[in-house]
Amino acid sequence: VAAAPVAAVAPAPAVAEAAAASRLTILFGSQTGNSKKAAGLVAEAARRWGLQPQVRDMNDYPTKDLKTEQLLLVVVSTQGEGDPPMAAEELHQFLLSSRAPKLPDLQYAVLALGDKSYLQYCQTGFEFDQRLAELGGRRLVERLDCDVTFEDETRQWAEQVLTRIAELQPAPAPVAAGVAVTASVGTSYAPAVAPPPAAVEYNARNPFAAELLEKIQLNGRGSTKETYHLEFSLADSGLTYEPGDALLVQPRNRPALVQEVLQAAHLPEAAPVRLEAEELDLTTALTERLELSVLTRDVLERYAAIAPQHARIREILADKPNLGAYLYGRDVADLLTEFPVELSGQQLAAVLRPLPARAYSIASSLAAHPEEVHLTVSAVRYETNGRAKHGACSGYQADHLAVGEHARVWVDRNEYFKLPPDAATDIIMVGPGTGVAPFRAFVEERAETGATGRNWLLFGNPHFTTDFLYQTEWQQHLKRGTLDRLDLAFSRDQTQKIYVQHRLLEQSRRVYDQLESGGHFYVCGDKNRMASDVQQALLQIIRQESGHDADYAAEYLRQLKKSRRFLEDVY
Ligand code: 2AM
Repeated sequence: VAAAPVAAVAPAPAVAEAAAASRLTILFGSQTGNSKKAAGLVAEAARRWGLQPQVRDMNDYPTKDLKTEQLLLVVVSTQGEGDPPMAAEELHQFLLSSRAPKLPDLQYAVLALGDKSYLQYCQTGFEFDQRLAELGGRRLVERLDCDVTFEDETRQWAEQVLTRIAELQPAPAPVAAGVAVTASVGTSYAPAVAPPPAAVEYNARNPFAAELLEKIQLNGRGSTKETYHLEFSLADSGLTYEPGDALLVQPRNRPALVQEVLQAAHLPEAAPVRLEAEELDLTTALTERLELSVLTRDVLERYAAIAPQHARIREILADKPNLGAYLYGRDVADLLTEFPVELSGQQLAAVLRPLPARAYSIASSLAAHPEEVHLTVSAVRYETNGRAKHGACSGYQADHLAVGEHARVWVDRNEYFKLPPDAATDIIMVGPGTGVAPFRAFVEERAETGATGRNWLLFGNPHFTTDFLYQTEWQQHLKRGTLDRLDLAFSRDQTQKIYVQHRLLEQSRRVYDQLESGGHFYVCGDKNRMASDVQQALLQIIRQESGHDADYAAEYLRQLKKSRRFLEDVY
C-alpha cells in the first residue's frame, strides 16, 4: 500500500527552533505485541500530525534516558493480577525505586492496556502514570485504560494527546503546502491525512466463522481433568498464523445461564434492548453479546448505581482488600439474586460488559496442518454459591459447539513467543497441562521445516494413565528424532508431588549447557504457581552449575529475558 501524500506545513523559524528542542518519544512495554501495536497506532497518528516520534521498546530502553525526555507517551500492558510485562520489568522497577530521577521538564501521557476480567486491571499503566506525576512530570491528558480491544480507543486517545501537544506549541505562520517537514513537535496543527483504511483482516468486529472439524477428549476416564483437542477449518479464510500465536474464540453463553439471569432479573426473553445502535431481544443479547459468567468490578459499580437501596454493594466496593474475594466465583445471576432490583432489559444490558473473546495458545503448525488451527482447551467447571459454574469459552467449546458447527475466531499474534530465528538453536520447552499446546505447534513446525536444533519438552499433569496429552504424538516425534528429549512429571502418581521443575533440577547440567550454548527456554501454562516455581528452579540451576552467587544467577536470567531467549506464555 502506497503511503498517502502528506500535505505538510513548514514551521515558522521560531516554532521550528522550539520544536527541535522537544522530542516525542513513544515508549512501549509489550508482552505479546499488543502494546507495541498500540504504540504503532499512536506513532502513525503523530506522523499524520507532522511529528516524527521515536518509538522505543522498554526492553531496550536505558533508564538514564528518562531524564532527557520532554514529551513521553507510555504504552504499557498489565499481565494477570497487576504485573508488568517482562519487557517492562526493569524500567518499572527503576521508576518505582528511590533511584528514579526528578522529571520537572517532562510532559507525558499513559495508555494502559489490560483485561477487565482481572481486578488489577491496567495496574502497571496506573503505576507508571502515578509515578511520573510524583517525579514532577505533567500529564498531557488523562490516562486511558483499554480492555483487550484497544485499536479504536487508542486512535481516539492519540488524537486527544496530539491535539493537546499542538495546543502547547505556539501557532505557526501559515505556509504553503507541499514542503517536506523534518522538524519534530509543533510543526503541524491538524492531521494532514485521514487514517489509511485498515487492511482486510479478521478481528472482533469481523470474525471468521471456522467450522469445527474434530473434537477429542484427551483425558482418560476417571481423570480430574477434562481437556479437549479441537480442530477448526480455516479453509477459504486466508487466515494464517505462526507457532506461538493465539486464537481468539468468541464464546456464546450457555442457554441455562441465560435462563437463570432472565429469571433472577424477572425479565421476559423477548424484552427489546439496544446495543450499539442495534435492536436485539434480550435473550440474544445475553447469549451473544454480554458477559454473564464472571463478575467484574465495573459491572458491580454500575449495578450499585441502579440499586441504591442495597448499601451493602457500596460497602463491598469500598472494601478494596476483599473485593477480589467477593467477585471470585460469582456470576451475574448470583448478583441479581443476592441484590434484587426492578430493572428493564435495557438497564440490565447497560450494566453488563461486552462478552469478550478468549485467547488460546495455538496447538498446531500450519505447515503440518494446512488450513487448520488446533486448540487444547481445558473445561473449567466448579461450584460456588450452590450453583454449578462453567468457564464461558471452555464450556462453550466443550458442551455446545458440535462438530460441523462454526465458531467465530481470529488470530492474535504473539510477536515474542516464537521459535528461535536460527533453526539450529536448541530449545527447552516447559509446558505442563494445557501449557503443552504451543509446544505441539513448535515441534510440528520444526519437524516440517527440518530444523536441526534439539527439541526438549518437559510435560506434567496429574496421572500418566489419564492425562498424558498427545502421548502417541510425542512418542512418534521421539522415534523420528524430531523430539530429542521428553521429561515427564506426573504429579499424583506417587505420594510425593513431582513437578516439571523437579525434572529440570534433575537435569541441571544439561539445562545449563544448553543455555550456555545459546539455547532458548520457553515456559507455557499456569502463571501463579508453576511459572514462578520454574523460574526459581532455573535460578538455582544457574547458581549451582556456574558456581556463582544468587546475584549472578539473577543477572544471567535477566540477560536471557532481555535477549528474548527466556520466553513465557503464561495465564
Ligand atoms: P497437581 O495438580 O497434582 O498439584 C498441570 O496442571 C500439572 O501442573 C499438574 O500435574 C499439577 O499438579 C501441576 N502443578 C501444580 N502446581 C504446580 C507448580 N507450582 N509447579 C509445577 N507444576 C504444578
